Amino acid sequence: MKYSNEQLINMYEKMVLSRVYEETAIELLGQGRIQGGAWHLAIGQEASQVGCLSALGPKDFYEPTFRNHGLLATRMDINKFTAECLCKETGYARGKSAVVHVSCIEDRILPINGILGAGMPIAVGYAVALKRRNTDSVVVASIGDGASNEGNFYEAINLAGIMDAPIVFFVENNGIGFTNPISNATRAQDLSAKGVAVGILGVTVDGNDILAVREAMEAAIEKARLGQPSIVEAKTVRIRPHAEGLSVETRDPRIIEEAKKNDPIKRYEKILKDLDLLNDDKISEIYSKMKKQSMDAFEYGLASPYPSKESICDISLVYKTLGGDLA
Ligand SMILES: Cc1ncc(C[n+]2csc(CCOP(=O)(O)OP(=O)(O)O)c2C)c(N)n1
Ligand SMILES: [Mg+2]
Repeated sequence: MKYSNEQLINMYEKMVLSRVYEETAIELLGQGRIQGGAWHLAIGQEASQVGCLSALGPKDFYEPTFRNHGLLATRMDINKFTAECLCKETGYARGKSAVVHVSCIEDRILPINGILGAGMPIAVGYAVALKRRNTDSVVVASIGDGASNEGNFYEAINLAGIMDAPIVFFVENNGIGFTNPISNATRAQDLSAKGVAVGILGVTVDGNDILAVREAMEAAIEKARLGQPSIVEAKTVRIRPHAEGLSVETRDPRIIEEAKKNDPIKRYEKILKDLDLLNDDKISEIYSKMKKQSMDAFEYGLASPYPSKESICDISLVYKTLGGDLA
């Protein structure tokens, strides 16, 4: 095994935290304690997301999508992150970024862009800036299958190619954009093949296999450090509708049933059990720990005050979190 026991368990804990955090959000939405609308959950996509983020080195930057709540809760300060999602004064940008725009340059999390695809050329800009400053940091820019059909994505991969930008485009293909199945959006079978058109490399992996995703991302990041941008596509399925409280499920129920059978957490659990790194007691212990962390974070956010009038007008912190200085 390429990874240490600690790394293997750490990935498992992050997958569980991501899942439990998002399940806690569903629970609180159901109780009316938090608001719906912008909670785009990634339940079912944890192998893809944790596999991707865990491949980054300590100096690398990640540009998330709006479907990264659980993932960001594993990476950022979970209390501050949750407070920001709930638009509270104690959040990363004092409640102004809210759930769709949260970012923090100190945590090396670049801003999420609510306009699909629009973050891609900006991510290339960050990558080129890092290169010009002679750092060996890489940007990993995450995007969905639907958004990868936006013109911005094609311009960004082309620009990255000609500028030898240290960037990896992580295309998370869950087979649907809002309620539009991928078959209505593109004839491409493998989205990584889009790189061929602009002369950059691309690889497609099983997005429900965390180790496959991590290995593919590590290889791509290594190449990006040498100025070779590429695309990694992870194929997965989301188990929840597009966004909680915003859209109803339009897919054939069999797709969801199949996805549940191919649950990435269960798949990884089996690998760890076979390696004697996990047993049922340890699993329950990890789930309880993550539930407590998640619940405490939401309680912290809920108990925090909304921004004052003065604070709402002070946008300095918002720009600070955007990363005016990447050093
Ligand atoms: C330019 C633009 N068009 C439409 C939307 C509305 N919208 C938000 S998410 C989404 C679906 C995105 O699908 P995909 O990129 O596959 O990501 P996923 O939701 O599957 O994670 C749409 C259409 C938007 N935010 N920006
Ligand atoms: Mg999608």
